[in-house]
Amino acid sequence: MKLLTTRRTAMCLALASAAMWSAVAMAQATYKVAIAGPMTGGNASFGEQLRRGAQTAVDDINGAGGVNGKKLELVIADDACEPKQAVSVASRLVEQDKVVAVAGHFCSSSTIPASEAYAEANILMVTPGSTNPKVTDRKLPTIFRTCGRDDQQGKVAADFIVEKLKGKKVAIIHDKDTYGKGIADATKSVLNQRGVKEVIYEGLTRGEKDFNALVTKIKGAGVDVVYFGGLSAEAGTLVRQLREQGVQATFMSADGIADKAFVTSAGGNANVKGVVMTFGDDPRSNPAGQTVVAGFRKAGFEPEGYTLYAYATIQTIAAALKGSKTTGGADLAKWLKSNTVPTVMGSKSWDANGDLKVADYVVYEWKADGDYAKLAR
Ligand code: ABU
Repeated sequence: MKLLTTRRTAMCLALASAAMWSAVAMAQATYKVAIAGPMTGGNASFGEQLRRGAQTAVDDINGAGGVNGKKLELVIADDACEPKQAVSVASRLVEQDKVVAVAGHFCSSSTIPASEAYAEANILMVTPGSTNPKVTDRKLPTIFRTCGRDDQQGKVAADFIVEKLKGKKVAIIHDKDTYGKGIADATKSVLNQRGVKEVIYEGLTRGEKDFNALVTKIKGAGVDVVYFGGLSAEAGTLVRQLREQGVQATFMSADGIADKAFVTSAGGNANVKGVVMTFGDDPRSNPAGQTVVAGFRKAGFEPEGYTLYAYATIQTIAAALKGSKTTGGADLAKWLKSNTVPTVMGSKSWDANGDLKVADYVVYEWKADGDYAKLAR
């Protein structure tokens, strides 16, 4: 009985605090919205994509009059793709900055723990780039994404390895992180179902620079496809050392290498030529985004990778604020789950878990000019 009363009291206090927070947010002169991701560290090039995309969206929305008569104010938060830092960033955004919503985070290993703090504080969080299934599978009510999921992405990769690459001796390597191991395992699962058993399955350590022992093992096994789950820095180093040792196996990865930092860590265009990767259908060619894409290019920034996802995420948050006329996360979430939002990437709508209703993964090839292009189906 006493336990029940204590629980009820705690719940009443949480609701009262959320209501008070919502009233504070509504009374502010601007809507504070955060963009959170790796603004520094080894994955800062993805942070740059997120920051550029979000800032441009905020500027465009404010230039068109703002939302409900208020301007959006962008708060930039750096989690360096470190889970502990992400959790402290989340508490700062909630308690000090009093943001009404968060666009972010980027690394699934940061997004998952940070999202617990946002859900508890009844704040809407929409990640532009975290693709691990656990982000939404926990069914936290205020958590969404504008990207696809790795179980969808892994299937596209495995089908491509079986049907197009005719891979027989496949090495599966991952970076032991939530995203990297998750996407590697999703791909492995479909490969195994389709009768392809990997000849090597191994984890490497993020931040390391010498994978030559692993490369020697891959060379010795006569591998024809290397599938890598992880991010640009390690992917680039691995592909460079494979080529340096004369291993010409097809290198395949996923959306975690969709940035120019991959080319740099690979040691230049020659080493990335022929690398294939899965990623959502390139939003740069979506008719809905042509003016915005032209604006980025005019400003000297190529909106590759997750740039337009970040732009679309801010549009999503703005649409929910406008449509629901509230800042409470549960109400914003309810609105998003029952409406379609026109974005720079086309119209987006969400299911009950906060996942996009339509996933659009395709396969790209890195070219000799150091850019990636969609492969013909
Ligand atoms: N989805 C690509 C990398 C970000 C992440 O999910 O960890």
